[in-house]
Amino acid sequence: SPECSESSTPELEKAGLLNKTKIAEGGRKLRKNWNPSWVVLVGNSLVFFKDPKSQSPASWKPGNSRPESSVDLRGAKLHWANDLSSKKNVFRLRTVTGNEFLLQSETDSVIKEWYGTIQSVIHRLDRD
Ligand code: I3P
Repeated sequence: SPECSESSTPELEKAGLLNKTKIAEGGRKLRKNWNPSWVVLVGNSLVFFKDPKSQSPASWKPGNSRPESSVDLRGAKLHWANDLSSKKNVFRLRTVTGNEFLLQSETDSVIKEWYGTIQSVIHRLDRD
């Protein structure tokens, strides 16, 4: 219910593997460095973890799953951005602080679902 939303545990919306590169930090352009990332959409945040598959089995323990970084979706902008990459199925996420990420999947349905889910969270936060 609306009156409980402040104090309740943030809702896990979605999780999965995407290709990710950060292209700007505080509005300053960065060199692309694409890597697989385990992406979790929880509450108002998109949280990035290192791809467990890219790590040795020994390094992948529950206690080791500290996020690499996290993005506040409030005020963020989402756009399809196939003009920003030679890869297909790319969108760009820009935060209010001027951090920009490209996210990509080889699978059309996967990237469409992520786009729709992130956009709905951004729109919900716009209305708050
Ligand atoms: C970049 C690398 C990226 C590519 C980028 C290249 O080269 O090949 O994968 O982005 O293209 O500059 P480098 O490894 O030497 O930094 P895409 O895969 O998204 O096309 P760009 O400069 O046109 O963005």
